[in-house]
Amino acid sequence: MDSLWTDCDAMDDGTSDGSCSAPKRVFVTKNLYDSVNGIDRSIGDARCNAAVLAAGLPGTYVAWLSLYFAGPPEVWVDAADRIPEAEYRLVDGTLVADSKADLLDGSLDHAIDHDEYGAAITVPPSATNLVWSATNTDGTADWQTCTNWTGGGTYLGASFDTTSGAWTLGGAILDCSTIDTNGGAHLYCFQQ
Ligand SMILES: [Ca+2]
Repeated sequence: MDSLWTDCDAMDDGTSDGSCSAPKRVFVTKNLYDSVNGIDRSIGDARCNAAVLAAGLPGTYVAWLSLYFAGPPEVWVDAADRIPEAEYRLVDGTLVADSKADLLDGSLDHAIDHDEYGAAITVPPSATNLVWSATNTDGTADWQTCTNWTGGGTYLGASFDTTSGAWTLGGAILDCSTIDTNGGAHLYCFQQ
């Protein structure tokens, strides 16, 4: 399976001509975190990279988090713009999406339900299937971002245990402080 992650661009025809690129890893964190992921989402990114370091995974990761900040000035950041064009796979190699477009078409090839160790998360012991996201199925930002990821406010729930668009936005309006009090939610982490 190791060869799966190597640079197929050089392997397929001996030259790095952009004809092929290695897949990127995506996982849902084993741990739960509160809604304070940072207005620039740097706290969320740091949480992903701490998980990656602990698990011994290669690469740098970003948290799947969008932002709407009422301002002024008003700021929108789409999670889709934070990840590269790539084929995405779970840590164990299971295909999630052939491309960014496939990731964002409302249906995953496989749920992002394995953590940074490659283990399936079950509920319990994770206690919740909720994931911080604030991102629409097409990868754009929703306006409810737990008060700009500073805590409190609301967001539309996302669940890791589905291949439907609810993996990133589920529809139910949830109170972020209540989730924090109950132990928090997971993060999706995407390799850069
Ligand atoms: Ca798809």
